[in-house]
Amino acid sequence: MKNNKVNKQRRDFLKKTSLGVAGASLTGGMTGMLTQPAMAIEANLTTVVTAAHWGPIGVVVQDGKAVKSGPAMQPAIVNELQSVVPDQLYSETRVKYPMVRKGFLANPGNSDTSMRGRDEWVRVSWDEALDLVHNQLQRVRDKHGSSGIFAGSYGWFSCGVLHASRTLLQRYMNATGGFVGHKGDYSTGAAQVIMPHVLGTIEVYEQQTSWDDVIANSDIIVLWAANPLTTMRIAWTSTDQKGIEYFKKFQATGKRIICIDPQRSESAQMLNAEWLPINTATDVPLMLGIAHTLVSEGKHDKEFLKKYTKGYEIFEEYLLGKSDGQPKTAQWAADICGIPAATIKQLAADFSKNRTMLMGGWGMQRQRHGEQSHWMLVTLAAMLGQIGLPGGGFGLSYHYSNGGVPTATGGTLGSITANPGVAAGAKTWLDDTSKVAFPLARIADVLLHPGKTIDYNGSQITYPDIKAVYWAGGNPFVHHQDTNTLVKAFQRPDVVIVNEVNWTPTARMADIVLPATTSYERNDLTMSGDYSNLNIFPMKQVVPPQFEAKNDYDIFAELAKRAGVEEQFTEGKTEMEWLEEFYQTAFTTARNNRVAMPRFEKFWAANQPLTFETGEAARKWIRYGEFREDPLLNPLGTPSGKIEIFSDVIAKMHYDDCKGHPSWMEPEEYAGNVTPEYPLALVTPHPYYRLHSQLAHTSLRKKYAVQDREPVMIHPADAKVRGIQDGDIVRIESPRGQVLAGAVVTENVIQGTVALHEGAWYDPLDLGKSAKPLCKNGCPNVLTRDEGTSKLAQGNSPNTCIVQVEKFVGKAPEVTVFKQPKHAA
Ligand SMILES: Nc1nc2c(c(=O)[nH]1)N[C@H]1C(S)=C(S)[C@@H](COP(=O)(O)OP(=O)(O)OC[C@H]3O[C@@H](n4cnc5c(=O)[nH]c(N)nc54)[C@H](O)[C@@H]3O)O[C@H]1N2
Ligand SMILES: Nc1nc2c(c(=O)[nH]1)N[C@H]1C(S)=C(S)[C@@H](COP(=O)(O)OP(=O)(O)OC[C@H]3O[C@@H](n4cnc5c(=O)[nH]c(N)nc54)[C@H](O)[C@@H]3O)O[C@H]1N2
Ligand SMILES: [Mo]
Repeated sequence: MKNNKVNKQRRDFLKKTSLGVAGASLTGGMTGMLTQPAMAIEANLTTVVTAAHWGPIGVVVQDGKAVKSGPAMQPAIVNELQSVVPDQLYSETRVKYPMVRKGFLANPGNSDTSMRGRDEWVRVSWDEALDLVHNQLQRVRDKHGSSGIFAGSYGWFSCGVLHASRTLLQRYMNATGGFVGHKGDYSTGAAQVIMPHVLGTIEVYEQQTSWDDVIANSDIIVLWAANPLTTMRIAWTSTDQKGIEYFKKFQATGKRIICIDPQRSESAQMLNAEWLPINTATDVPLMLGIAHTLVSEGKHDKEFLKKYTKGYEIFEEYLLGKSDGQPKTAQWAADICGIPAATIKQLAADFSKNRTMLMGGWGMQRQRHGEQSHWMLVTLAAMLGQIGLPGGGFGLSYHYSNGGVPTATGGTLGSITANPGVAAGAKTWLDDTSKVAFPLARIADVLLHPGKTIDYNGSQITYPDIKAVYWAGGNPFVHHQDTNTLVKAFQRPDVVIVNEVNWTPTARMADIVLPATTSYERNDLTMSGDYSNLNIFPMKQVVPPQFEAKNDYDIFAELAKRAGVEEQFTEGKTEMEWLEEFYQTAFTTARNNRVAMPRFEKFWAANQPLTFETGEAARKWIRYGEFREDPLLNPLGTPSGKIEIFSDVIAKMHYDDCKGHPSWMEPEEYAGNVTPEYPLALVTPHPYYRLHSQLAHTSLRKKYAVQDREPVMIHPADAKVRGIQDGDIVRIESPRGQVLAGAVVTENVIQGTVALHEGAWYDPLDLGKSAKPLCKNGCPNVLTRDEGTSKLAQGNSPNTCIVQVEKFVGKAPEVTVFKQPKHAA
């Protein structure tokens, strides 16, 4: 990482704009951090404070144009994601006008859907486009009811409590009669279903033992499939980077940081961690190997297991091989996971002797049998007996949205809801919406097989028959696994509508594309740190909407008007009236907490973040501390009130792919199961310079692209036998598809596995002409498997995948996905 250079650039930037300066303190028990009020440096220059998932941003506006952007608060480490606001606003890839696919316009709702993604585009007026959308949705609703419309619209859109595109879409859908939604997400599909059985709560999106406590008491922290210095460059709300700051503080104590990962991640590098390269999808064997060592050396905490857990004895039979004939020894584990037996034994000794915090990330549950990774991690932590003690146990969210940063005392903003006010006694959205929902990652299967029934978490779900798909704020043609199957699935509905800022691969697959504003073209508010709620950031409009883009709010308000439900949708409020109301919610909760906040007008005029203070109790908070203190008075929400190492509930489901206790089930594709045709495993980590597919079209691309392709990390030994050199264009193929990528030959990835980041835009060369169209850019999901994690969670499993890599010879086709599609400009 070129930190020095970037630091200097940032200092220069700060000098020029006066942003990022720690500022004055406000009254009333909180500190107003950062920026000085908007100041005109020259007459025609202003600095506007706004925010994105990637933090508070100051944007310099000159003569009505955004010219520069940077941090509006001193970040713990440089966050380049904040520097590309002008790129985003004025990008070559923006959707400029309402657009309709040519074949669709000629025959709305009855077109040749195999032309999606390769037809020409026709520009239409806003009125024409909105009438078309309205008529199509009305047609589907009349004929098929709400179960014919999928508006789950999964995705990370932009932050902000008002302009939340998916919520707005669903608000409109609810006001007009409901829609098919989904269960779960791509982030923690497996974990959020298994954890409630084990711990009585979803765990993954919850506050962690306070970082102050970890720094004071943990001897070792383990980044187990976690890359926090990358994944905390963003947050679901917005990031203040406090989590990263704490990781840096922990590093400064000189205590041990261990990183268990197939790649030497950015975090491993920047925190100078001990890296233990592991084969992808083999963490359960490693954990079992450590657990077996603990038992054979009498180091497991029998007291803890007895008092706080249920079913350990049954699990131990499995661990020792009494129930299946295979003792899960360190050597057994080593042969599978690639970490030497001696190291595994040493880990058992070190973890049990020292106060250890196992920080589990989520990449290891985004794979077949992904439920087992976190279940086994909790089981291992239980055997170590440190759960609920200062600095010990496990945490499943230290890498996400500043988990562990103590919760501030202040106010929480209100936000727009998907449930508009409905007259009493009227048929409400709940009547329809909640009835039909499917596990999200099954979307392609749902579109392809209406009426099919699948198992899910002890119940059965029958797929609806989807005729219309509406997406606002997500990118399924990048985020969903096995793109080639998804292409076919998306040919099933009559109509696909997408609100988008950019000509993303998903917009290109639609029939109707409505141009949406970026968050920099509207006013909004957000908080920072999903658990800490440390700041309120103003998100001020930087420039007017570009081209003919409209806010999603206004798009849905206009559609609601056509459906006769405008009043329900808007409640008669303007943008600023909504924002004042949402701010007032925070104002009131803050007052109840005895914290004074400035009035809305004053806050808005100040053009700077509002920072709350954090109390002593929050700094000392220990997850499961109360449970440990008194498990009878503070039981968990599981059937037994204890940590369920054996779950009767799950056992009684009789699933072959998720048993009553954590266990190792070989995935269909992983390093231990490669074939001569596909001899390498693939892992798809989240990218440092993007949020998924967001910002892929900005100048940040220059920092990582290799010959204008997505970089793929390959070990020197794997490269050598294939005659691949650093910087070569390579072709990667899996049983499902093929992509081009640019080789980065490096020892930072374990031999036998290649790493290709998720979020690369899908750019097919010969869509509709080939069974396996070549993605010119390197979207990993062209290669990955579209199969549920198990019958329990039906989560997504992209990190279960084998591939072959070869040097690409000949003239590589140009990447075109970042340009306007045919006739769209
Ligand atoms: N192989 C593999 N695949 C994965 C993963 C993996 O680890 N490996 N991870 C998965 C995970 S965890 C996730 S969360 C998903 C992420 O998948 P997504 O959340 O779908 O990815 P994003 O790129 O954030 O897509 C957001 C889209 O919203 C658009 N947008 C932004 N603001 C607005 C707005 O105001 N209005 C509208 N209408 N649109 C807006 C952006 O232009 C962008 O196209 O990917 C999943 N896919
Ligand atoms: N900069 C940036 N930050 C992000 C995102 C982004 O796209 N960009 N996405 C956000 C979202 S929506 C989410 S859900 C989170 C994702 O957070 P995570 O799911 O934790 O992120 P990943 O990168 O998938 O995985 C973390 C690490 O686990 C490793 N890993 C993958 N598979 C395995 C395995 O089988 N075993 C082991 N031991 N390690 C494995 C990966 O190489 C990576 O270094 O991040 C969030 N933060
Ligand atoms: Mo995610």
